[in-house]
Amino acid sequence: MSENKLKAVIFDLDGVIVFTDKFHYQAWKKMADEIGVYFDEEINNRLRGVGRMESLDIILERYEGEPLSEEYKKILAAKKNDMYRELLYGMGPDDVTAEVRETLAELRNRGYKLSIGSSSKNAKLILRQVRLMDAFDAISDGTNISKSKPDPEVFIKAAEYLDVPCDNCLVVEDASAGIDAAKAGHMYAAGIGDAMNYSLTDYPLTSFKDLLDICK
Ligand code: B16
Ligand code: MG
Repeated sequence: MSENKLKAVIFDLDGVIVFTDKFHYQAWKKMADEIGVYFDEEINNRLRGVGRMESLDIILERYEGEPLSEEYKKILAAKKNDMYRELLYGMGPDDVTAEVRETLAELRNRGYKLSIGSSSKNAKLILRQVRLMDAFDAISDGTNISKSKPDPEVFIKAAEYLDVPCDNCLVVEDASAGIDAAKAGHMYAAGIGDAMNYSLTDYPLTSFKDLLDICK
């Protein structure tokens, strides 16, 4: 493809801009211990990019008791979220690298529109904590979608908010579910971390600043 087709960049949040995996792990682990279900870091890795209730269903695959009602599952998810938010309040500007801040600023300087495209309902809280609200022209997150990744809804909404056609957008993701979502939305996909070697990734990124070689 010709790179000058790109007009906007849509960033996944967790695993791309910030790393809150460890907080998700701590909060889910506490909840899992309370109901006596086995949970480890390997299972936690499967939750990356996956919505909250879908994450709970993955954790409950190991649950051996009587089936849980939807109402009780919502209580468990809310408890986990309360513990997770407590941990998020401990985040600050130092939780975002200078490389990320400088790359975002330079992309804007080059005329690209920037959006968040995150499954998280806590995205705005995280962005406020790390002082990055002003770095983006739009935020599409778990509060404005009804289907989570790999459905493309969160990215399509981001493109709408930016008023840029989907095929002029580049999505930056760390999870294969997010790359699938980008491709389903007819967008280009850059993969960082685990998503770097995923078969559908168009642009593998060894480092966040590699975006500046793609978005010239
Ligand atoms: P919340 P992303 C995702 O964020 C996380 O990777 C995933 O682990 C989490 O379950 C999901 O958000 C929902 O988060 O419980 O805060 O609404 O990677 O899409 O930015
Ligand atoms: Mg992610």
